[in-house]
Amino acid sequence: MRSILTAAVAAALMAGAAQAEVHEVKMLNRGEAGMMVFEPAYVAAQPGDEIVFLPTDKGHNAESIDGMLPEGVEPFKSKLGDEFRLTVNEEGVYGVKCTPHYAMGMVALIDVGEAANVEVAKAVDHRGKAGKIFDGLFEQAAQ
Ligand SMILES: [Cu+2]
Repeated sequence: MRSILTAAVAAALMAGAAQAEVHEVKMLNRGEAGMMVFEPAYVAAQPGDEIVFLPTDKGHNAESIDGMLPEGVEPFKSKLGDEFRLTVNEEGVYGVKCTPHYAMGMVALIDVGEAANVEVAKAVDHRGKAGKIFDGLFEQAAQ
């Protein structure tokens, strides 16, 4: 009995691991959407997936935005120019900014599973161009 259970648990774990995806987000001085962008800026993910922020161009980072994280998720802030890996275990939207280019609209939205915190996250005020960029990203999240 015990070995059957162990095998079932192992199979379930392996199935879970196989389903977890890695999503790459480039940090760019110039992308398809303009200057100073995350590309893609909108990522649809599932719990357990990993988001990898790539320092394709230097001088960027990924920092969580106050009020734009699912409950229980610790705020994060990566070092400028470093690769940053974020495992998204909690369902909800994760708002991300590049610290030096936030007002230029360098923001991203990670949309994980059923996003219960969308309305709270939408209500956050932003600097400069970031608010307009987020309007577009939330439109993608609603589709
Ligand atoms: Cu930047």
